[in-house]
Amino acid sequence: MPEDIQEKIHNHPCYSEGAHHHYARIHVAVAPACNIQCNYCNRKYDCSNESRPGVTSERLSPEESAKKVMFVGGEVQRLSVLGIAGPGDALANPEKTFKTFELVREKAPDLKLCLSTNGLELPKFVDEMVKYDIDHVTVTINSVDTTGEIGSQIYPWIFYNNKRYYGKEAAQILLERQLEGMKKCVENGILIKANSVLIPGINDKHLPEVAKKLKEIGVFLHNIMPIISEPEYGTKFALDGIPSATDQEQMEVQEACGMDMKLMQHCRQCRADAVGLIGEDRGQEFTKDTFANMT
Ligand code: CLF
Ligand code: SF4
Repeated sequence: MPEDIQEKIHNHPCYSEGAHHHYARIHVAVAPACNIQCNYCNRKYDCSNESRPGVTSERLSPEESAKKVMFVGGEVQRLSVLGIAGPGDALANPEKTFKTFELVREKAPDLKLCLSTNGLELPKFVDEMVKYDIDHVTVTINSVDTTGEIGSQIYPWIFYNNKRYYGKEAAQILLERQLEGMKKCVENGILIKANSVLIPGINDKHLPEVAKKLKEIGVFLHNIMPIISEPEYGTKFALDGIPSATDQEQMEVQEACGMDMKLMQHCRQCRADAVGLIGEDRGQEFTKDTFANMT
């Protein structure tokens, strides 16, 4: 692996499997709004693209977020990454997201910055990301079907350029923007991790196509996440009740995708306010009261 990439991933617990036992990450829940609707999402809870759905994180302002990061940095060993992963979409809340990065960058220049997005606004913000030295971006991409047929079963609408688009047209625009944004990131040396939510009966057979496309673009890592369907999760959204893939099905899809892409195997679908090592969530220890007195 080239040295510059090695340097970027060696202490990033999501991008490097070897790092995830040793380095911690913090998420700050600074991005409440979203610009698309996924049929597996319930807006009352965290974004299920990256964060575990069905839980609500304590919302923070950029200033509170920066305080929290500095406070947690003193409490949690080897904190190496700040990620913004919801509870909505990081790039649907650009002022809040980039203000947080700016404040943290000033105080903790060594912390790696990371964000997660559905990709709709990605092309617009790549230059801004370069400015803040953001080397790690996760894009959730569930289909590369250019007809919009598969995507329209996953996304009922998107909100783009002040207009709401529906159905296949919405899915097509989203896909174009995701591909354009990811290419632009790769050209700028940003390491892309792609998340795909495995939705049985909808995109399970299609995910190997997604993996092929990701490889072609130069995406670094592919993370195939099971759809989490829990009865208490509500009945509002169209994919509610679709059972997650069985372990066997998940393995088969991973094997097929792994032909083309390096796969992430250690994701734990963290909350939008997760703190600590992956799989060890200390987010609840650090409520607003704990860092209120930080200056
Ligand atoms: Fe957070 Fe995501 Fe950055 Fe990691 S999480 S924004 S890349 S710092 Fe990691 Fe958590 Fe899986 Fe995400 S284990 S949900 S992959
Ligand atoms: Fe929900 Fe995330 Fe999809 Fe937005 S991108 S609709 S917050 S799952």
